Amino acid sequence: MMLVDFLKEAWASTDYSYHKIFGHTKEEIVNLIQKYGAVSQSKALGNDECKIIREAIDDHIGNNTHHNTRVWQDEVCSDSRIYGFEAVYPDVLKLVDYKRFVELGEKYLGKKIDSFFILAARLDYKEGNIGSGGGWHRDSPFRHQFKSIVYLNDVDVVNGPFEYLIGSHLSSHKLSNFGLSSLRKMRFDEDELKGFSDRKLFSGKEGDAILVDTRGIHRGNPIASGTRYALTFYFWTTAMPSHFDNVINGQGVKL
Ligand SMILES: O=C(O)CCC(=O)C(=O)O
Ligand SMILES: [Fe+2]
Repeated sequence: MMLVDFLKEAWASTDYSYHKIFGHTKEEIVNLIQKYGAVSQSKALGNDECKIIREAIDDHIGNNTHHNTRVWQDEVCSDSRIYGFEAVYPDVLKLVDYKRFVELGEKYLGKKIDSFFILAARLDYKEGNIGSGGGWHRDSPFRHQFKSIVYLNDVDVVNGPFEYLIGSHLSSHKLSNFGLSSLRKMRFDEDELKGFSDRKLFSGKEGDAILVDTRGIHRGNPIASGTRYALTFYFWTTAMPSHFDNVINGQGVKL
């Protein structure tokens, strides 16, 4: 009995430390998102597909031959983004199994997903960069928001990994840690989050995916060297917010 308990304990701690969901059923994955707010999945995409998509991103960001492509860049040109990548590079929809993400998202949210779009982004090290997403934040204070982020190259502590405050998507976490006055709070300083030990850096390999409720507090860690390529799937159960109108290529994909 002791041994069984010990093994169970060891498994539980691995599960918690790495949030690896390879081999889990969809129900288990959804349970893990519900519990932690963010989990990673090994090898959602193969290396060949990652390479093809990285090249397509470089092709659209790097040279100016695609005059019709809208590319957003931050002030220091560290973060280059193509919102609505599927409109400028439709093959991406054949290369990535987005239907699986939709299914998981619907199970997690308990609602039908109506549409999505893909953000393709390249983060390059530039002095003074603040990381993808512009620092710690919630995407929405109240509504659960499901996203999938797929790393297209190996990402570790130096090249801008996704970072999440585990459990912060839950109302109980919000109330007990930030109190009633912070229910609407969207942005957080580093100082406010210093005391939390449950900040999780999602290092990952090329092709790994992160499935996340971005109602929880998160950021892209500022990039210290190298480059990070990623696709982020934005899923909508209602109409896409109009503030994307100014940056998006196309109109997203209606399901
Ligand atoms: O790209 C990242 O690591 C996080 C960006 C972000 O804030 C988001 O996708 O909501
Ligand atoms: Fe965000």
